[in-house]
Amino acid sequence: MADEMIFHVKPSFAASARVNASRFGVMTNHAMQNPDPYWLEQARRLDWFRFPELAGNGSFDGDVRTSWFSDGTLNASVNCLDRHLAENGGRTALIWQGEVEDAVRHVTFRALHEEVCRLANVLKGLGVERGDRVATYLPMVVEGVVAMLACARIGAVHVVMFAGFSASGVAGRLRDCGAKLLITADEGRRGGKRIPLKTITDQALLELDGASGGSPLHTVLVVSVTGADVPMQAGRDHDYAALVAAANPNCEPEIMQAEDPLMILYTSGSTGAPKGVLHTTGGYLLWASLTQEIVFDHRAGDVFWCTADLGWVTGHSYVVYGPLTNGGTTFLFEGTPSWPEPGRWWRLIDKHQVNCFYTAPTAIRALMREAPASLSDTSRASLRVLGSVGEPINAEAWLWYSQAVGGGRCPVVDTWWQTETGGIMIAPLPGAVAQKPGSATLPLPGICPVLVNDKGIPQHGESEGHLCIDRPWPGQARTIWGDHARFVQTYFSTYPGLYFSGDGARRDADGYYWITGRVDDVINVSGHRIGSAEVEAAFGTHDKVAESAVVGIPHDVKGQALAAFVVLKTGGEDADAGLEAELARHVGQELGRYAAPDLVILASELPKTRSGKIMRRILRKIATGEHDQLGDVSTLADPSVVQALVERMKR
Ligand code: 6R9
Repeated sequence: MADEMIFHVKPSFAASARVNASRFGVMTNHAMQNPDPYWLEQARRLDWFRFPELAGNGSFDGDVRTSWFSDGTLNASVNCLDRHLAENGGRTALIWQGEVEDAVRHVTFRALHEEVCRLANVLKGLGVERGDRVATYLPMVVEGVVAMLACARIGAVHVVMFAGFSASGVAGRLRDCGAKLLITADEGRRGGKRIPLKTITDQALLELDGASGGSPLHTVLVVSVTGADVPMQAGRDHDYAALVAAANPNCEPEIMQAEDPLMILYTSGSTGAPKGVLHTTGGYLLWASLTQEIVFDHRAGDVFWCTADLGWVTGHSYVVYGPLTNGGTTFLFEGTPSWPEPGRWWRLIDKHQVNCFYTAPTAIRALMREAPASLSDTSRASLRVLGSVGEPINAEAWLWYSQAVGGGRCPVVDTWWQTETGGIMIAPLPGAVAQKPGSATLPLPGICPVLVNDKGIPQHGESEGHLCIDRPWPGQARTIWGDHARFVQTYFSTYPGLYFSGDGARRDADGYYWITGRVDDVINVSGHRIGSAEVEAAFGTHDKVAESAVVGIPHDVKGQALAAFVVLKTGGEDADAGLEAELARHVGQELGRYAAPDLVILASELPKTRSGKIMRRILRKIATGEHDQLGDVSTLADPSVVQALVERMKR
């Protein structure tokens, strides 16, 4: 039984750990009993222009207006860069490894500071002001980090977009956040191929202009990544490198209120278009910094490799803000895990002497399939801590990660959190908490998970339910950009007074949490959150589609895959050969390849309740072939629809 398997903290690890079991107990009690003094003590880890006297304010009731450290002032870029200059300016802040083996850059804190200041001055010169939104659409290059910190320096709000998004995806996000300026690249590299980012950008901007009749976006900076010759629109597009080289290398940081916005990050929910989750400066930065240090047992100078793309929250908190505030060396890899060969990641760990490695179960499972051959000729001896994030990790993958990759020496921290939580919420502190494979274990000090049953009643002791959080914490999202009502509705209306995560979980007799996955219509494919509504909307833009329903089905490597039931306007199931593949491609073009369904099933009708609600539970069973376990179909308007679909699947 996975439940019974337990990996105790090694005394040798605990002896020098940042947080050992007794300290963990003290922190947890202090945070529960005296929250304000506890959080103000934690706030001392940051550099403030004015240290706050106020800790948390507000609750999860009513209008949910929460604030943290609201009388304090600081700047996030100062905390990532300037604070290290006097003593460690020559230390490597960032190692960039290109897809090409010999393409490597070591950037010191001093050099990163200078480049950030130059870009900050460029942005100011182009009319970007405090509070303005600046978007990026970049591959994994140094400029992606520089752009985030340059925004923070001048008080602009960064909106980082994943380079896998389509033109429509980019246009939608730019429209929603009202960005004035966009930073992109000529092309990105991915697994030996090129992604034409500037071309996609041009399409996105055409769409944006067409739709809104003029958007505030007036400037595009283009980073030359591959050196491709790309069309530049006079007056709008500028060469990034030329402007940065000519700019002043000194830029005074803006003095920001703790509650000034730092970033907007789009994420998928169960309904509607992706929402712009807004994080503010002080609380978010504190949470990224504190969690990175205590969960990964981080030391200044450690080489920290979080494999997430900068376009996801994990990239924000654990490629940029966590490691850099803590004086770590963050490692940025341009390439994909198994290109040009499956052992690439393990060789890079040896080459760059990585101390902490943080990735997603989907990657672990994919790499496990290539082992043991891919691990040979690598020692991974520099590793001290291994981390997992993004989806539940199965015990088999956990054990392989711990034993084969970590050689049994490294604690594995399975970290549960979300875009909305800003940073890690439930995870074993490696010097304090014994690990059980597959469990995210215990909440961090100050975090109060609650499991709520169907009727909204909080459960105690061993139990299962919907995972909610009681009590505000500094790193939580403050609102959804431009739609506070949606924020309150999405997270705080299901169980009044509690933040509802959208996940289900079980708590065992030791109080350990086991995340069971989403309980809403969000599907987690390879650790990427995809809303079924978004994919259905994308199908809807195809001229042959009348209606669709998208569900998640189990997948060995990706965790979940998308299965789509599509009803054609002609109503017929026997459409042209290859239409299923064409429909999947269409969704890929609309949203980005990561969201293209694995399975498209043409249907003449969808199973619906009498009130017209699609019964996804039944579709999930049909897609996975569990035809004999469809459960109660009596509430369906027309139960024969189900039989027709089952027949269809058998063909
Ligand atoms: C950080 C991140 C959040 C969703 C979350 C949950 C799933 C994340 C997990 C996990 C089980 C873990 N999730 N970590 N499930 N165990 N350790 O991934 O943010 O992209 O917003 O996704 O990911 O379902 O609700 P985000």
